Amino acid sequence: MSQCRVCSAALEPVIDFGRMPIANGFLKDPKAKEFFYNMAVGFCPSCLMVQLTEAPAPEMMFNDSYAFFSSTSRAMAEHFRGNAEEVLARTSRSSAPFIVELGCNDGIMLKNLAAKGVKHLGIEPSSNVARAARQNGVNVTEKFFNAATAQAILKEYGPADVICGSNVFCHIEDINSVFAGLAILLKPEGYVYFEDPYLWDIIQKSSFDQIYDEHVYYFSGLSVRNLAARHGLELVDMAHQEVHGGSMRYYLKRKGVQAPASAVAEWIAKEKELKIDVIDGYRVFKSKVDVICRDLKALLVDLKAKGARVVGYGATSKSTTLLNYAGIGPELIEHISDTTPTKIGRFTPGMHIPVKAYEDLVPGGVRYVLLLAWNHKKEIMAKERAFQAQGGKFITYFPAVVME
Ligand code: DWN
Ligand code: ZN
Repeated sequence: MSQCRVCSAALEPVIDFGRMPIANGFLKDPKAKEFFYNMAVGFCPSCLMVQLTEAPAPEMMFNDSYAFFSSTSRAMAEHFRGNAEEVLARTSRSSAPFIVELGCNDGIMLKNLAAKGVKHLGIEPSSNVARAARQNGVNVTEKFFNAATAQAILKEYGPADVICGSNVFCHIEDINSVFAGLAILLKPEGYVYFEDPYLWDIIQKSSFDQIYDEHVYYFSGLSVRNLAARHGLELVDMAHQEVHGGSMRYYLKRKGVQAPASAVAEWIAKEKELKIDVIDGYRVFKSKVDVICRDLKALLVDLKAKGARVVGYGATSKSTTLLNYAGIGPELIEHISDTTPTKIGRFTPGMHIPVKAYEDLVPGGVRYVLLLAWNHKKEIMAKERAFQAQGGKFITYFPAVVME
């Protein structure tokens, strides 16, 4: 029985996916030896945190060949420009605010502040994406954020008005150390915001592909409120985001600085309605996941039997879970198209489907595209109108398998 990383209580099992490879571990050589771990999720009945029971070492995932560059989506670039504007608006009354971003990736958010001469610091352990951030004019330090890093930043730069992270907090296994660091580095009146895939959306849509090695935690208002309280912080607001298949932005302040906005109680009520505060709320999740995998594989097998050719769109981290758990390989998906140079020419983790450049998306005769980057559906559908106009079909699978 594994223990909760936040409060040490014994975890209750939610779902076990069995052996999984590193989600972003795209292979140059499909015959190369791959690392596998057991991917399972547990629920803490005490602090209500949902989490992986076993997580590979961070260096296995975030290193000089980290495959994901945030700026591959135009919609996301726009989303993060909006985040930067919000930070500027909220700090407009502080003189010379200092903004710290954890996991700044290629600088998709901070470059907007850097361009305006705002004092900032990006903390990014993956050196290849950190390099890209520097090229975007961002001040970056290549580190993992924790209490010790926070002390060092405090000494060198002073306290922060805003500390933020998007799709980062849920990646950090030692989350208590991150929160201890926030408490060290934050100004008395400063605020923290972070956004991550929202547990409520995952359960609601059965979007189990959000579960993979990099996502150690699946946050909710309930679990974040408990976690913050352990470190003298308070959850003061929540704002739902459409990005990444349904995310939640959490706002924290030092305890007692600001009364929580009504959104906190409202979202927590919705979470309780979905029963994500009790193990019973997770009982039907696994059966729904298995139905999706069964239906998707059956559809692909059927298309193959009819001689149809199918390609994938977007070699996402999420698709590593979907493809490996459902058992979908190159015999069903010819290749996956992706715009990321570090993925093109490689093979997907575990299932070894070739990743090809965007130009090869729909070679003659391909009428079916499995939309693995389903979270970017709006942007992709808008771009690919011609494919649909010519009779092409996209296959999506949350909350159920459909062709459109
Ligand atoms: O949390 C995380 C999120 C934010 O990003 C990380 N752990 C890793 C990563 O997850 P992901 O790989 O599932 O993210 P995306 O944004 O769903 O990946 C989209 C993929 O699709 C990228 O490889 C780029 C590609 N793509 C494309 O080829 N054409 C994306 C779009 C929008 C396109 O038009
Ligand atoms: Zn716990």
